[in-house]
Amino acid sequence: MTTTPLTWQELEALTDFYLDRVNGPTNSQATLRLFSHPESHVKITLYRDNHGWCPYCQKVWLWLEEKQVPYRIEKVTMFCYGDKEQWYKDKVPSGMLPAIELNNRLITESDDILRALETVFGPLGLGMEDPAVVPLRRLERMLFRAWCTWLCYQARTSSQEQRNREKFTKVVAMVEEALKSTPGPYFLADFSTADVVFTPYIERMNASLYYYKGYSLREENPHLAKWFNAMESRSTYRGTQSDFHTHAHDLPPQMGGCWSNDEPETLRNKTQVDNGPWFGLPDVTYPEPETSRAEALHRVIKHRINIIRVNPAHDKLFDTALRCALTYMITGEVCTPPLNSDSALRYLRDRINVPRDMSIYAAKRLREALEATAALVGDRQGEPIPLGHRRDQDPANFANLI
Ligand SMILES: N[C@@H](CCC(=O)N[C@@H](CS)C(=O)NCC(=O)O)C(=O)O
Repeated sequence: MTTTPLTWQELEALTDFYLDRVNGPTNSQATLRLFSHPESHVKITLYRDNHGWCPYCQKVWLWLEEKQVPYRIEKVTMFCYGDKEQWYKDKVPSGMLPAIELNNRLITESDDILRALETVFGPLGLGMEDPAVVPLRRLERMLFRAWCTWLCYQARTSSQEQRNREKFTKVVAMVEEALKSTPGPYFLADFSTADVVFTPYIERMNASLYYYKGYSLREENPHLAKWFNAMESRSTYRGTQSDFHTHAHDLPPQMGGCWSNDEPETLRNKTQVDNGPWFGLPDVTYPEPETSRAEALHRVIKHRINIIRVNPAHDKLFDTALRCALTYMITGEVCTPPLNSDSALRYLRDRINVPRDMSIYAAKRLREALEATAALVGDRQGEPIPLGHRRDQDPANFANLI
């Protein structure tokens, strides 16, 4: 016996999720952050990508959130998922992100941006040019290069693959040493710019190496594990944090390809990231907030018209199927969707984007409900996620919604 799907009105009555985007915790949906200052105090505009995929944008975003400097956010399309806005190309002809306007001066290059911000607002702990931070910034670039070599170039032989892995893990050992040498979990005695600089790519390494190489950065390195846990204790980081599924599929077009070693552990990890269960993956370890289901429901209700419109299935069929999945997610009652809606439900399951759409646990709850509901009527997958671009995620399709 299964229940009938709730109406949109009934579903709406079951979520009271509210987020103060402007003065509340770090979130991806805000276009203005005041931290309780008056709007007249805003001197900065941050230009960052719509989807929160750009690692250099995350660096500046995190810095501003940590310093609680009031700022405005303008979101821009990355080449891989849509057409770059002309107004942005007029401002920054290369179209590169991030950029900021600080007291009407345009600054690009994330390191230059942080230096300029430090000059006006003071450093975050120790600053970019501090003698303790400079070698750590160099180590971050070393780690980045070793990661690219392993992930983004196809090894011609298994011994080449092994050498690339060893080259990477050798730099990881240096990172472990650096973390071990401090009294706490961070790169220096206290949280600082150095942690902000490491964050975007360590997060992407953790996701991509798990998925493409069967290597769990967070689980295999105790000091990095402590660092991740400490970062996750900060609401600033939690607000910018993405998950394994999002990164595994946003990186290939950005990096020009990610090469799987197709080892048994890799294939196992890949299956779990793509098909679940999503709980238990080492992309997050802080406890799930009580609001995760309500948040997921709230976000889907808000964007339901476009979510249904962009889905390859017939609108009416998918509307009912989606309400079945949401009914199950929020009430726990099994709700059988219409026949032939399995691939449509999985199409959406594969396109939930963290943190653009919702936080990490909300996304896990929604994916889980979509998969469980789809499985009631079939095992067909959605259209495959493209590798060379992500035009399936073009924000123009969602442009008329706030
Ligand atoms: N060195 C630059 C690198 C910035 C960069 O590579 N940005 C990429 C995104 S991660 C970009 O804007 N690419 C253009 C696009 O994808 O639209 C910085 O540190 O800011």
